[in-house]
Amino acid sequence: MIQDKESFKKAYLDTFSRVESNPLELSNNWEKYHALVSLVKEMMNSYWVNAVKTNIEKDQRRIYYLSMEFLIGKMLAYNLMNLGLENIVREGLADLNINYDELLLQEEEAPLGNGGLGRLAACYLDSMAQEKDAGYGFGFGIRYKYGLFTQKIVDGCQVEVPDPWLKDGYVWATPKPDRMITVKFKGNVRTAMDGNRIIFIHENYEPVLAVPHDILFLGYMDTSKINYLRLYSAEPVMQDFDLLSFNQGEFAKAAAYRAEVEAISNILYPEDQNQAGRELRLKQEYFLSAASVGDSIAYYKMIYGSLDKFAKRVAFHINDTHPAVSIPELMRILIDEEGMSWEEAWEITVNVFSYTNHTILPEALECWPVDLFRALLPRIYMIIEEIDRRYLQDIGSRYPGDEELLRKTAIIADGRINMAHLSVIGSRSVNGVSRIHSQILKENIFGAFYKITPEKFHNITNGVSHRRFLHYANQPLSDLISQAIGVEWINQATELDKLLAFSNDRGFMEQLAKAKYKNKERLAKYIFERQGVAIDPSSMFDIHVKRLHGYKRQLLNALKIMDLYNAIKEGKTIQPTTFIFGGKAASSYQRAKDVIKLINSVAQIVNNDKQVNDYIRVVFLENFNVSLGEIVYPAADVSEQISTASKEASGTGCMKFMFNGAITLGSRDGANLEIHEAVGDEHFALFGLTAAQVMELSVAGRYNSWDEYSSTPRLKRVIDQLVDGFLQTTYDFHSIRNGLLWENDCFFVLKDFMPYTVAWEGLNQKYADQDQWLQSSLYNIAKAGIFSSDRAIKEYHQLIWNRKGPVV
Ligand code: F58
Repeated sequence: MIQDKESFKKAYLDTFSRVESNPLELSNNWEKYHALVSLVKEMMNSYWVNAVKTNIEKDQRRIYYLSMEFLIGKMLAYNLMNLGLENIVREGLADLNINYDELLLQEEEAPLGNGGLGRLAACYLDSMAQEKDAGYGFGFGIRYKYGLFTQKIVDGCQVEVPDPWLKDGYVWATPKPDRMITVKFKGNVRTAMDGNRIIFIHENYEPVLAVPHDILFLGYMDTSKINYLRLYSAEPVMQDFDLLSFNQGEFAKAAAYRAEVEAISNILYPEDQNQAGRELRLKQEYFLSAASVGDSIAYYKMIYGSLDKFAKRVAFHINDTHPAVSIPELMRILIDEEGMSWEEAWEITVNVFSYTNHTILPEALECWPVDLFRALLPRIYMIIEEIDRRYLQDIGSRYPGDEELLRKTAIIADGRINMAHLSVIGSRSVNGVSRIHSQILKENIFGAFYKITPEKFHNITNGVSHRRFLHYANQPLSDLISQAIGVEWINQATELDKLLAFSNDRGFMEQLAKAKYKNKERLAKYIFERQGVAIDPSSMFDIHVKRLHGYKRQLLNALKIMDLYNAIKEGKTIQPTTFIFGGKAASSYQRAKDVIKLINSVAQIVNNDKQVNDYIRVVFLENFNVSLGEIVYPAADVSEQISTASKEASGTGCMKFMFNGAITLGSRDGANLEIHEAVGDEHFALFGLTAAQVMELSVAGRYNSWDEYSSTPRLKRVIDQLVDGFLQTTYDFHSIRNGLLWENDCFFVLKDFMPYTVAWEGLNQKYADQDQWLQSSLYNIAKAGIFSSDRAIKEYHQLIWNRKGPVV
């Protein structure tokens, strides 16, 4: 047990001599880091062992949160914070002449996700540990050898570079080879009789081993709050294939087999909001699903001896449709391996699965070609066909003659398997991730399902870990809050509401301003050191960080800055502002990459023009990721959340900014609407089309972007400036201009341009009155509590996982 500096030093030196092969004096920072992580892991492991016992004794439900992505961020300082040991460790190491901050730099961030969906899964792991009394939640995912690429900006353009995050091994993960699962691909299915029962025999398949690597996660200051993320890597089965070929001298064949297997966990698909539909992706999805479901069954039988009451004690949650094949996989195990009847197996399956939808963008909705699917997963395909057949039969008899309903909800149609339909039919609950998104699901893409099974549909608005994004990332503000209202807010975020009592306390408000300034200085220093651009921490920091995508409308922001530049050149004065962007574009998404180049070109013009420099500067941050987010969110004055209404299912960056006291400049979309509702008009800049208007205008013939262009001279000017030499580059921005005009501006950038610009100007003027600004900032922090992922996880437990229902 580590209680103080001395006991820490002793434990650290002990661990060091056990796990390192150099004496401390001769060791490098990596070895020192490695020893520290080993010590922390060992402690966490002992907490975990106790937690397992409690879990079994209390007969608590186990929730398997299946996700193709987990963006967990760095672990060392965060774990030490959760253990309450950070100061002890810092000081103890200093006594040993070791600089704690330098050790922190040794850690690689695991880049196992694209954006919002992956980070949400990590926030939920954090909150599932915290809320463990309602049930134990675990993450199941893939240990990609190459996660998301590192982004370099070269000559203003994005260049993707592989991120070898595993090069030194990833110390937080512990391999658990004893818990590996064999996953079977391809081959054929033969039927046979077993007594009077037909059985299905999958033969000539290609086996792949799913080897788990576990990472423990902690809740706050309570060692019983602990769970894990299990990440699988794909490995070949030596005996079955490799060795045989090897013995026969077929080295090339053996090597090819190995490469094909390892490819499964080699790369994370970097396509944000786009399903490429490639075989490898489906392989990854089944690999994760089969490993997770297989593991849950093996564990359950080990603890309880049989599958009795499985649905009472187990829940599977699928994070979007990517792990949806786990539904037929559970059916397969229950029927083919456990000998259950179809009916028994189905009763269990629809009671344990729940599904969250994260998007209504058509290109992100998964549909697999039947041929590809059947060849890769022959038995799973048969089961899906049978689920579909029985479903259509049931609905056909309940709604006779309603062909439309069958057509709208079938799983297999036009030679493709609709994974969202499989997910809805195979789950007991379907939820959207903000109020408006859940409404759209019911009215729109799942309207037909809502008609048949309204009780399945829920909303659970997303949440973020306020412990990571406020308490850990923003120490100046966290300290100030705790001095004012005590520390309970760290466990219970709605306590932040108590801050409102300090709105007239001058001393407190001054400290609030100072905390923000400190965070802005930290970001300014980072930008200067990395990118050589000097920015002024007393200017208004207006920040737009997220994946680059048409619907997220970074282009709208860039056009606004060009417009502002024009106005300042003509004599307009404003509150000095620094515009900060960050985010990655999918490597194949050329339009999004054009926008990165545009932002950097605008930055060049603006930052090198002395006439406007007193007023505006523009920075594009290279390689935005979780760790950089932790520096960026605390430094923001304005949070840019300007997606086209109806397109951003929820958004979670908006919540991270809010916890840190930024004021949102937001469109009428996703969680923006709920933030606006929480803080009111005075403390939020809302603008633009509603979701209903966007849907209405999307009907062919109802919107003509040329009208906006010709009727708004300011707008016409910036659009022409894209291609008239103003940007002083040979890069061709015609494609962006064509998108806005000839392709009729499908994200309504032109339509929302003026309302957006006006809303921005309002905020900028408000910034001149710092007292008023700070009031809004405080109000946002105080009202942010409901956007904690603790709240979201409580709702998942209450509404979905802890449901009462038939016990099977
Ligand atoms: C995001 N989806 C939503 N998908 O866009 C965002 O509004 C929401 O807040 C967030 O989920 C959490 O609910 C998202 O990030 C992906 O990145 C997928 C990756 C795999 C391919 C399909 C998109």
